Amino acid sequence: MTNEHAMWLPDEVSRAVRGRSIAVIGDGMLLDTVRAEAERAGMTTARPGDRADLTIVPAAQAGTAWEEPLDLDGLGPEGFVHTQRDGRAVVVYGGASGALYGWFDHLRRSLHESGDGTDRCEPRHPLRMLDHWDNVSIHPVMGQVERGYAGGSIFYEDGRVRADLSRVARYARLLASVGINRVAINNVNVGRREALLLTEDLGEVVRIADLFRPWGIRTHLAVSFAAPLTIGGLDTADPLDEDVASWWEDAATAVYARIPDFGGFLVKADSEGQPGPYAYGRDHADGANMLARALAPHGGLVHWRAFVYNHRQDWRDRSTDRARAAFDTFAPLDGRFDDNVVLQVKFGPVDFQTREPVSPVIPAMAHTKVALELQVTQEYTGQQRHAVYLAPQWREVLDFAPFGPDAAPLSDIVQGGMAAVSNVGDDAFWTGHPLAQANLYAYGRLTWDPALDPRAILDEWIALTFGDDEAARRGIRSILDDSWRTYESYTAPLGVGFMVSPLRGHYGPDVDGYEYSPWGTYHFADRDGVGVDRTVATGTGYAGQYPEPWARTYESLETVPDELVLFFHHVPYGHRLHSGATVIQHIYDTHFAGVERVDEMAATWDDLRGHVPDDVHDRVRERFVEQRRSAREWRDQINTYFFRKSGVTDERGREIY
Ligand code: GCW
Repeated sequence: MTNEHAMWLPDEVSRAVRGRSIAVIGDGMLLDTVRAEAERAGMTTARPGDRADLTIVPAAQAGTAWEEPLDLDGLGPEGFVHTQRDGRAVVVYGGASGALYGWFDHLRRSLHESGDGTDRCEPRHPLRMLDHWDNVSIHPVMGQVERGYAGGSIFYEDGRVRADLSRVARYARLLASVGINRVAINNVNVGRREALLLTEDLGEVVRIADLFRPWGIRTHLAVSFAAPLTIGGLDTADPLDEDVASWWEDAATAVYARIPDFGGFLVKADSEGQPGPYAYGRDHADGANMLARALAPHGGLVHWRAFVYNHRQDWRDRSTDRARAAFDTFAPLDGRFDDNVVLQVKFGPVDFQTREPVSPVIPAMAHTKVALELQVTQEYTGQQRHAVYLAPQWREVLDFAPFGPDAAPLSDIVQGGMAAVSNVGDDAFWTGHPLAQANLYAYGRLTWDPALDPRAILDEWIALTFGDDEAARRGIRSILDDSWRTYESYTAPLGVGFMVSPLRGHYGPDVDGYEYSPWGTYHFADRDGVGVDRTVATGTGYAGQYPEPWARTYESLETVPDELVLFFHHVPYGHRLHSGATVIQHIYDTHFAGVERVDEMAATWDDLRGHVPDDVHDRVRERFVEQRRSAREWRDQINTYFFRKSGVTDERGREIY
């Protein structure tokens, strides 16, 4: 690989601290990382006794001689306080990882005048995870990285762990700089080859964990629930079988002997063909707890995914609703999971669609540690060929207040932190589309502080990545700020979802692609109307899985938000939205407007030539050629499909085929 892009940490970022002096107080691997960082940035080590421009000091030693002592009560191991003494910067850290996070925070602050206040910074959640869907051997359909849009894997190549993992070290640095502290290094769909990472190939996992450790990142493995059977030589994987339990205990003990800070297991069970406890008549609490007990003595976690549904449905059977499945499976199990189980729930009830309501599983699990799962990789949101900034979507999810506007938002309810699928591969720009780097950056920043404003995050990312060129900042902001809603406007309308091509890996339009498939049915369009009736009164009852006020809000056409109307209701084409438009006219209008907007975005990018590096400009321009083509394909297929179904012409007489 030549000319690997530096993402948001080009050497210029350290310009502001270059030549200044630093004193780092404390010992250990992470403090050594900070020292190496300072050296790399061109800082000098202050001589003992001299005042440094930046002092990084543990809470236990800070401030005894200061006139106004800091309030350091309860400062956690990852926290730090940013302050000044005599005009010089001081970072007081709780634990060693707090020193590292404080360092990167200092770099960010140095980019602009940071004032002289005192800021106490701590992550909202201790669990800030990134999941890789990377396969060790190349999967015949999915390739090296499942749903990967950035080339091969940075971990694996040719059926094995890469000999040269230097890129993983650079990745770890980037992740640490935004606060990620856990990475699962293989796909949740665990093939036979991948299952061996836990056993025969543990030595290779050790190599990877060694690279993450200096950056405060713990390594996790996705494991196969059937491993005792498929690679362990047992004749069952029954979670209540003693031999099975001890097989897992032995496996865990072996891992911790070599990776003492191993994070734990990530499990996709009884989902899309992955094995699970159902094969033995056991439930998901039985399965998760058995693994949890193997890990508990070592401080490990089980991330158990709630993505469980029937993917062998009969479209003729109107009573099955994929959206209901996770709640039906897991809500009755609330309270039965061990303390070191984290139930990992996708943000919506279906599957990372551009627009979905927030999953009702999350508020249903008051006695379970729930992690919110997001998808940084753009499977259903343009596959890193379309410029789509996802933080505004995540902002809405995190702000959703399941028990009503006066109660806690989702970000306060998820006790198990956040997890997301990475969008990184061995591509020169890491993420295929250079602007998709902003999604990875934003995800990390939101795991640390889920209250951040997407536009502020974007400004930060732009300044780090491209420097302080005001034209670049304005241009990129105008391209990305509303890009998620723009993408929504030219794809599946009004929350109905899917309409993607099953044959082209979920890329591009295929309105009926899933309509008669076993994976679920999503729009039910006929000559009279469109949408899925998920009401309690006449539909699948999904709306009733929400607490109030949402159950009644979604149940009624009077109150359901426009953007979700087709997710909850089947309505006539002439149904009038709160916006005043009919459903059919809304479909036409948004699809025409979406394409116009993409053309503007592309033109804005053209104008940024010279304001961003040429290789970045070329790559993004090339992606815009495809985005413009694809947006037109979406517009014309969706508009034509609904025109032919409904026979209703466009009020404005635009071209529909
Ligand atoms: O979004 C779907 C993807 C599958 C994926 C699955 C999951 C890893 O299409 O590729 O499998 O979700 O989240 O398990």
